[in-house]
Amino acid sequence: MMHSQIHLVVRRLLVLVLVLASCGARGEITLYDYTVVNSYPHNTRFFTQGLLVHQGYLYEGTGRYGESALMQIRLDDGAVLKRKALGSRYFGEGIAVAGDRIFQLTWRENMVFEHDLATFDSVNSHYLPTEGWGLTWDGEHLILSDGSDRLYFYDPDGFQLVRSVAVTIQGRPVRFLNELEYIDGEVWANVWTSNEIVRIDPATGEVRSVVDLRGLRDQTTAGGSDAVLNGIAWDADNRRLLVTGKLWAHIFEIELHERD
Ligand SMILES: [Ca+2]
Repeated sequence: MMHSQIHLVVRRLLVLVLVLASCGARGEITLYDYTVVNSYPHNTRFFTQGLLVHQGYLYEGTGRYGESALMQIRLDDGAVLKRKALGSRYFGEGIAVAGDRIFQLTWRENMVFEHDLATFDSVNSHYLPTEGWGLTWDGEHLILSDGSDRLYFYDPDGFQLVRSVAVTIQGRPVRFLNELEYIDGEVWANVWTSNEIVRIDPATGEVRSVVDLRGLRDQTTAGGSDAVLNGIAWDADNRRLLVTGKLWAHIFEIELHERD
């Protein structure tokens, strides 16, 4: 499918979401708007594919062949404290911390890297049968997206698939699930090329609410094309929500409020 066609499909889906929500249909979707409460610098060369906060530090996984890396970053000034480059044949994707390990997906290389969180030393690697897009951790399983409408749940020990679930909004599939974040029992997902984050019940795959981030892209600059919204990080210790986009100059801390 051409990129423009994909974009059109996504737009139609989200327009549908808004229409259905405004109609107060059964299985009503709650919509959230945002307020920017803080912003932090982000390197406009970083093609953000994975973002998380762990014990006060930001971790980012970036994509693109020859530029893909895993990084530990100081949020306040964007300083890269630790960096591990992936081989040039790997396109890095989502990241997740599970215990003392940090996992990193690759896009189409069927490879999952398992690094030591403290040193970034390679611990293991695993075969991935699908594409790799987003990754997060719910305390028991690694939750993975592959650009389709499914979420996959993997046991981190040996990276064994436990189950998968189809993601729907009012009965319709939500495709192009991208960067993920597990927040208070829900899986939040970027939807590729859209300005919305969907909030998914991981048991049923149902989207119960949508965060509308229209206009956020206009509050930063970007280091190239493909600079779409991507990257959700939940600072659980401080209950702060951070979002960014590929090649964006900022990471935004936002607060959400339910639309009337
Ligand atoms: Ca994330």
